[in-house]
Order: sequence, then structure tokens, then C-alpha cells
Amino acid sequence: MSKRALITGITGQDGSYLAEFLLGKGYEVHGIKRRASSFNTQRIDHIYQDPHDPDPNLTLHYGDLSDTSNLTRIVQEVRPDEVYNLGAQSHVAVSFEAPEYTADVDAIGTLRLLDAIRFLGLEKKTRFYQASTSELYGLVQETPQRETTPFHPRSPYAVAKLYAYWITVNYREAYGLYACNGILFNHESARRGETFVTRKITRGLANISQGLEDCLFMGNLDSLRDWGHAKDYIRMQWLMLQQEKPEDFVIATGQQYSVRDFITWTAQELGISLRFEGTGTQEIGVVEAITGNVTTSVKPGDVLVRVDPRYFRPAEVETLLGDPAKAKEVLGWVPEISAREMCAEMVAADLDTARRHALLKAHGFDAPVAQEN
Ligand code: NDP
Ligand code: GDR
Repeated sequence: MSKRALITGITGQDGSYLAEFLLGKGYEVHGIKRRASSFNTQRIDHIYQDPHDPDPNLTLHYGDLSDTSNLTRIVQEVRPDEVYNLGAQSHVAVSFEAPEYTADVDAIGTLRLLDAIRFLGLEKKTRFYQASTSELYGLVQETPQRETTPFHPRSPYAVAKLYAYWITVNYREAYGLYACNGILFNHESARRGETFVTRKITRGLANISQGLEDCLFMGNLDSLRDWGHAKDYIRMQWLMLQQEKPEDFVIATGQQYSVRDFITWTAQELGISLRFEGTGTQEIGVVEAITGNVTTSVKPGDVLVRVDPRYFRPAEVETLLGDPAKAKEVLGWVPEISAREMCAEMVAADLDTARRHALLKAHGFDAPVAQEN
């Protein structure tokens, strides 16, 4: 009998990689997708199975973390061996604009799922993974951050995730549920949402290099992050549920870079040498030279990056750096893909898309480039 997993957030970056990974391990995978007015399954279309298939190993259920009865019914139907709670309103800046919704989905949604497991008497059968976050550290109390570092969340998103973290610990302690928190630091990929900083940069500069956009407008360039590759972090989510006893783990690379570094790498990948001038809201990124043989409309002296205060957050998390020592020791995990390699992979994917859009545009077809970020 194959194991059965239920993934919330299966249509997101991590959910899509995790679904692939678990299918590869022979799991029967169930995922919760939201009803939307347009298709929202692009990240999992390549593994989609026709519901008419008599014996599918991937099944999608309509649902929402804000809907208790829906979640309870899905858990009852699936009776999962493992639940991965990856669904969330996951954008920190957006959480300042939609704090109550973020709390409902990210905090109470986690409680709803845990309580469904308990209500259905599945505490001894079902293992639970909670997608916790380095944002819990917020205003950092210790560097690098480890499992014992005190939390100080700095956004409605992080405060909601703090509740989710503790309710997961509480259900473990109170009801003996096998429940773990993965405290994951930022992880990215070519499937990263377009409005998170790394993807915004690789997509934006790739578009600029193909003449589809003129300038990239950014927030805090000094922000420091510990960036890993989503593929490396997915393995960990599964590993955490395969241990003898449930524990919480920090997952990070132990390396830290600035947003400015990531912009510089991206420009280099595109064959552009970029120089930063000015400070604060006046800071700009100017083309110094075209170093590669990429066909580009960009020339020396062009301003490709400008700081726009609309992307500053009411309270910022300036620096995050994780210590993955426990994960290395207990789970034998080491990240395989460096931030720089990941950047190159993301640029290659976005450049490919930008070139196709540019080709369409050159032949008189519409190639809309969404500006919202
Ligand atoms: P994404 O934003 O790519 O994916 C979020 C997923 O949650 C999507 O499938 C989304 O559906 C779904 N979702 C959003 N709202 C609801 C809702 N109300 N009910 C049900 N599902 C919902 O996030 P990631 O894949 O990057 O992250 C996965 C999880 O890990 C999130 O919980 C995030 O907060 C957390 N995390 C992420 C880190 C990272 O660096 N990526 C680091 C640490 C934690 P739809 O596709 O329809 O929008
Ligand atoms: P983060 O990721 O807030 O760390 O949350 P994001 O990529 O959005 O921001 C990282 C840092 O870059 C700065 N920044 C900008 N960010 C965005 N999005 N857009 C900009 O234009 C911009 N300019 C500078 C931000 O201020 C910030 O300091 C991500 C999410 O995946 C969470 O769900 C997850 O929990 C954490 O990572 C770990």
C-alpha cells in the first residue's frame, strides 16, 4: 500500500516541487486547490492526471484554508498518512494590506487543519508538517538564527505564522500528534511567484534585456537574506516526517547576500555590468558596460534600476541568516544548489520567456508584461 499525502498549497512553488517529489517516491498525492476565475494550476499541469483515470495517483480537491467544513471533509475523505500545510497568503508586503485575511488563512487555517485531524481521530495515523518561516525571527535577537533563537515577528504575515508555529507545537504536546515545524529561510526557483524579490529581479532584468520593459523599480536594496533553492528544501519537508520523533528544524544555507548582490548577479548573467550610484531613495543602477554577446537594446549609461519607496515595508526584516547545523546533524542534509547557481537557473528561464515575448512583439502580436509587483 502506498502512503497517502495531502498537500495544501499544491499550486504554489513548494507544493508543486513537493508533489513531484512524493509522486517519485510512490505516494498517492492529494492536493487542495482554490477555485479561481482563471486557471491556477500552471505549476502542476505537467503532473496533472485526468480525473477519469481509474487509478490516479494525483487528485486535486477544491478547498480553502478559511473553510473548516471543507477541510474536515477532505481530511475525512483522504485519511492521509502525511499532511503538508504549505498553503498560505505568503507575501509579507501584502500582509500589511490584508492583515485579517492573512491571519485567518495562515494562523487559523493551520488550527482548522490540525483540529480536523484530531476531530476525526487521526492523531495516531496522520503526521503533520507546518511551513514555518525565518520571518518569525524578524527583528533578530541572535545571529545566525537557530531553533532556540527567540522570535520577534515584524509583519501580520509573521505574526500569523507565529500562531501557526505554536499551535503545531501545542497539538504535538497536548495530543501526541506527530507534528513538525520546518523553519525555512527564503527559497526560490524558476517557479517562484513573480512578486518576490528574486523573481522580480530575474524576470524584470530579462524583460529589460529584450526591450520589453525600461526600468526595474525596487524597495530596500540593503536587505540581507539567506537564499536557498526550493528543490533542496522540499526534501527536508519530507525527511522531517520520516523521523522517529517529531521535532522542529531550521533549514537554511548559512550564507547571506543582499538584494543588491542578487541584482548584480542577474545583470552579469545577462551580460550586463551594472554600477550602483547614490543612496536611499536616490539610489540607481546604471549600465557600465555590455560584457557578453547577448543581443540587447540596453547600452552603457542607461538606468536599469531605481529605488521606489512604495516597495518599502512599514516594518522591515533587515537581515536573516540561518544556522542549519541541527538539520545537518540529525537529518544528514546539506543544500546542493548555491544561491549564485540558482540565480543563473532563474535568469535562463526568464530570459527564455522574455525572448519568446519579444519575438511575438516583433511580429505584431500582443506580448503583455504585467507590471504589478
Ligand atoms: P506560494 O505563495 O508560491 O504558494 C502558496 C500556496 O498557498 C498556493 O498554492 C496558494 O494557492 C495557496 N493558498 C493561498 N491562500 C490560500 C487559501 N486561502 N486556502 C488554500 N490555499 C491557499 O508559497 P511558497 O510555495 O513559496 O511557500 C509555501 C509555504 O511555505 C507558505 O506557507 C509560505 O508562507 C511558507 N514559506 C515559504 C518560504 C519561501 O521562501 N518560499 C520560506 C518559509 C516559509 P494559489 O496558487 O491559488 O494562490
Ligand atoms: P520575504 O521575501 O519578505 O523575505 O518573504 P521577498 O522576496 O518578498 O523580500 C525579500 C527582501 O527583499 C526586499 N525587497 C523587495 N521585496 C519585494 N518583494 N519586492 C521588491 O521590490 C523589493 N525590494 C526590496 C524586501 O523588503 C525584503 O527585505 C519570503 C516569503 O516567501 C515568505 O512567505 C517566507 O516566509 C519568507 O520569504 C522566508
